[in-house]
Amino acid sequence: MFQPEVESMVRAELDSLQLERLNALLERAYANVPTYREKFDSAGTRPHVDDLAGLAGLPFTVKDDLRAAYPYGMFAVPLHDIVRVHSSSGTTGQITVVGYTEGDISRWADMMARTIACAGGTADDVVQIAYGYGLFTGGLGVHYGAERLGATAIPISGGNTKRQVQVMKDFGTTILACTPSYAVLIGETAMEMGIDPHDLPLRAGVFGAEPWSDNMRTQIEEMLGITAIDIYGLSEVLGPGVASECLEKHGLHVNEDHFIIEIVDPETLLPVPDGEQGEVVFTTLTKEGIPVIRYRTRDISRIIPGECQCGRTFRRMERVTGRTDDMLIIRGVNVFPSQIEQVLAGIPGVAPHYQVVLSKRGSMDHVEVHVEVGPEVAFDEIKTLERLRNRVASEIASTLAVSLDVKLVEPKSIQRSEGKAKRVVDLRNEGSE
Ligand code: DLL
Repeated sequence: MFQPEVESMVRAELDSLQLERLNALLERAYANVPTYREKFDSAGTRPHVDDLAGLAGLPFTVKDDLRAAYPYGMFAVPLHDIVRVHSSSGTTGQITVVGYTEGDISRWADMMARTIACAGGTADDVVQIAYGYGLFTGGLGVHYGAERLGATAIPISGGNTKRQVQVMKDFGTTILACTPSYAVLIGETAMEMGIDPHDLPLRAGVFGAEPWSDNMRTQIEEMLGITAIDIYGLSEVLGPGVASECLEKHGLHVNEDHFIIEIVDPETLLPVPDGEQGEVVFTTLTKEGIPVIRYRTRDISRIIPGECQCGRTFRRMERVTGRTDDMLIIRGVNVFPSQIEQVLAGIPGVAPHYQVVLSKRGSMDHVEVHVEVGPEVAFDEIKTLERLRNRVASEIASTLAVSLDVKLVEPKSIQRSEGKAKRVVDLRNEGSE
């Protein structure tokens, strides 16, 4: 552990630390951020709680609050004290801006150092950071964490995949940091270059920023000969470093000295008991630049009850399978793209590259899953292909409880991503088929 005195705190101490920090945060946010003052005043709520359960009575914050305050309206300190800004990608609308004080950057570095240590990283590691650098939080977030840990950071950013492989080999990279879909592309590219990743010193990966499945983890681990752990975060709350799997790979430890996690029913917005699925809500306890109170992430997860074998006492959230806003409702059945991926990654002969294509047939929505066959499958053998297609379709139908049209496509025909993969292609506004 990077900070064992904190990461394995006894619960009662952690509770009182959270309560103290929460009340300080509420006071700060109320005093300095008009959005919060208005929210609390109109709800007739005081910015104070007597115990942690009181949090459930406070108003939520949503992405639209940040949008309405664009760019700096929700900062709780003057711009003079902000040393860095990042922003969200804006794929679901107008971008939002987040700001960090010097203290925020330092705490973020600690949390990211914990994350890399969670993957077994130490000061002896060489960390290749292939998340994008820039307004996206991935690159710089991991970078500061690697340096804080005392490891060697390679700030290569995303893209130029052949160079990634060459650098990995020449610089002796031991930990790779990128999106899971980019890890697959890096592995495939290495093989094409005649470099077997198993011959390299690479031993671990810290992958996140997009949903991925346990089967995909196994594929990546086998392809690269590494241990792959899931790391989670979002810019509105911090960036990477909010939660991370440890080597037990059974849920992601939330950095509870800095955040309170709640799981709420997305319809009623009431908290659900531990173990039940719902929308993840975070409250930041120590953020100075842009504190958030009960931020609705739209991510779906649950708290894993019980203690982890690793000795960390921070509660664990299950890997995020999707967001309420990328859930597809197909003939009444809720489907997340990552569930399709979980099925595909368990079938030999198909590559972990797929896209869910939505189109219109007449007035009806039509869903087709495009799946790439693996390089080992002869694409001209119609019988083999038909058998494979039937297997994919029937496994999807039995796992998801809805049958989908499946189209097998040639190797390399689905566009590769160097960052977050685009899994859903929506052609419904582009005319019918
Ligand atoms: O993606 C921060 C990050 C960078 C996390 C690098 C991990 C590694 P945003 O661009 O604001 O921030 O996107 C946040 O991405 O609400 C989730 O929907 C999704 N996401 C992030 N990590 C995971 C993960 C960064 N491990 C949004 N599994 C979040 C599933 C994830 N989804």
